[in-house]
Amino acid sequence: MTGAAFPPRVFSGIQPSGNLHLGNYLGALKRFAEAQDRGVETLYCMVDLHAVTVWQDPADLRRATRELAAGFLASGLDPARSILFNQSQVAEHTQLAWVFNCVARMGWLQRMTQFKDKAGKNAQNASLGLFAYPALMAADILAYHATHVPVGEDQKQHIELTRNIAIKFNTDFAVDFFPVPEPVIEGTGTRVMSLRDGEKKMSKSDVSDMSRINLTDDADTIARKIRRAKTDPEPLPSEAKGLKDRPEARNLVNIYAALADLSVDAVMQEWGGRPFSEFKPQLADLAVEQLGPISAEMARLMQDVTEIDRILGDGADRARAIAAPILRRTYDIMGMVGPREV
Ligand code: AQP
Repeated sequence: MTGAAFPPRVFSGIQPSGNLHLGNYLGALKRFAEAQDRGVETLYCMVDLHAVTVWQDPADLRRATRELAAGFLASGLDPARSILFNQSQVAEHTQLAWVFNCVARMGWLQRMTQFKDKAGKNAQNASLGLFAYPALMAADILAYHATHVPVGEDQKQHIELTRNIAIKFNTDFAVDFFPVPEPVIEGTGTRVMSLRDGEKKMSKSDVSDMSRINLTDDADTIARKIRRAKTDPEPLPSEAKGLKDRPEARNLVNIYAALADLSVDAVMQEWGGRPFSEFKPQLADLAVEQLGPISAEMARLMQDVTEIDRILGDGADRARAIAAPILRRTYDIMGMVGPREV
């Protein structure tokens, strides 16, 4: 049960919880477009049902969903080559999630560090949905028999849980029905850290806007955030190992490497021994050069939300055409009585 028999299919998602940032771009969006451009079948989803595991204002959610769709399109996702859709429009996600709620074990979910981080000290007051989040994520992926999931480093544990759910389902019912998907966590942009704290990941929900570069930030804001990014007083080291105990310096170098498509070693060769006062303006230029066209295109697309909704509606129809027979077959394997078309 290795998934080897399944044709390659890529699935990933992003929560429309606002403040789409550089980490989401480098860790996810940019790599989503690369997978599409390699010609693999790709499905990408605005995971609004995940977003509502914590409170979302309805008007904000509506806007953030469309803005995220604009972010996908502006980052190079082509709705003719990738299936782009909104999770809540494809009911099979929640239907399969219920099945996986019954496959996953309480102990597995209790080990999820994201739940612990997001629930904080008051876990008893967290929503049941926040706890069950990884089972829904497994359903997102396995409803399409996806084999590869490009994500940032922070999602590794959830993909591991998806793999365990697929294996347990296959074992419990003595089938080789679900593939065991592979996380695709590659490159220097898979863990972009906060600009204020090199030990904390850049995140949509950080209260400090200075901690992240939003995809909607203008050139001046990007330059100001990079100029004020926390660093140490030392010049840049000439080898990557010199970054080991310097989290803020490491983060800026990683961002530079990811934006410039260079290795960290190549960046060190160019910048070793030089001060941050020289490095930061170059980094800012690079970020503005790459993000400027994306933010301009997002703003343009947001002027026609009817077109965004049309793209998402079309994507949902195409997604459902794949997920519906997989769900029916899942029910059939489990002994649920219903129409058998597959
Ligand atoms: N800092 C990051 N560096 C690299 N990749 C990242 N991703 C998120 N943050 C970073 C990747 O972006 C994709 C979408 O993430 P998500 O919105 O579904 O959830 P998240 O990981 O919880 O993102 P945030 O920004 O941290 O949101 P909040 O603050 O709401 O929790 C995923 O592939 C993720 O790995």
